[in-house]
Amino acid sequence: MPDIVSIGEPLIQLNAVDTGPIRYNNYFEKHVAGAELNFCVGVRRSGFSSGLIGRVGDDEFGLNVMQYLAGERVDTTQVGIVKNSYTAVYFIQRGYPVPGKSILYYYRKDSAGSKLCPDDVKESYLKNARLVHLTGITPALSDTAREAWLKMLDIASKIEGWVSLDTNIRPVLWKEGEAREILKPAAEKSDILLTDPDDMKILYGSGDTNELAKELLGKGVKIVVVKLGPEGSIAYSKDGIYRHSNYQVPVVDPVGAGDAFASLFVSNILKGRSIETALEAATVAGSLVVTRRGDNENIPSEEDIKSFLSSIRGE
Ligand code: KDG
Repeated sequence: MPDIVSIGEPLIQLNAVDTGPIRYNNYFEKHVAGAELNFCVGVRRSGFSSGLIGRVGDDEFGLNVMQYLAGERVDTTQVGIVKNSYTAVYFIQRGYPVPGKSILYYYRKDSAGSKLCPDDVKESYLKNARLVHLTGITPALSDTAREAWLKMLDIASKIEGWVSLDTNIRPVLWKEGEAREILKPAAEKSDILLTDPDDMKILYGSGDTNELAKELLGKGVKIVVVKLGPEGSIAYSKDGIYRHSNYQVPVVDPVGAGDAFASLFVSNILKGRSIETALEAATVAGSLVVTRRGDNENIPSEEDIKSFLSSIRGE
């Protein structure tokens, strides 16, 4: 069984080759993506075995996802292929109207991925996991996907391994107030919580990271990491507060940076490294991912992180 398991919807990303309003773009580059899939690829690059629980359609894109995951050596035994259903896609508009930012347009309603259900989550697959990773995207996909996600959280909370949660709130996928109702209790059950000030506002009505982190640590969360976008990141544990600023890199598409960051942060912590080291590796991963289209191709290996850091330090 894999060291690290996640649950979520694999998607095909169609990323505009040029910047600007999508209606003027004629060329799109295809990538295999999805926040939890990106995470599974990231922790693999870091040396852990990983597995994804999810569903794809019995279409060309579904085959594309399965082949890609196999190529990345992410376990696909728990990825179901749904007959007469389709694999979700989304388009990315880059650099417009805000340069350096991207906008996502989903085509995923009633997709195969949203048909996830509790039977897809098997205790036997999770019981020896060293870490179960959840995001706030999967419970927003459908009622049955939410039940599956809650079952996964319940099993993960009982096993020895850790639980990480990346709040990852996609407001277009949620009904008013529901994200808060589902994700707030889940955050308190996690060992590592990854979030950002926008999500904190939705969940807690406030973006005061210091206060909220203190409250969450008091409730048993071991590490709270807040991704601050261009301002870097900050992590809180009972031993202290740690900050890391971003590296200056050319931004082609910021989508996927958070997943790369999460995967390297978590894998470094699982390796017993310090929070400072984990933040550094995570920041390198996030920085490299934004320099190209596609979410996970540029997630670095340990060797690549060392090369990046040596070059930054002028060694
Ligand atoms: O974090 C990157 C993801 O947002 C992207 O791959 C698409 O999973 C996705 C989603 O649901 O937004």
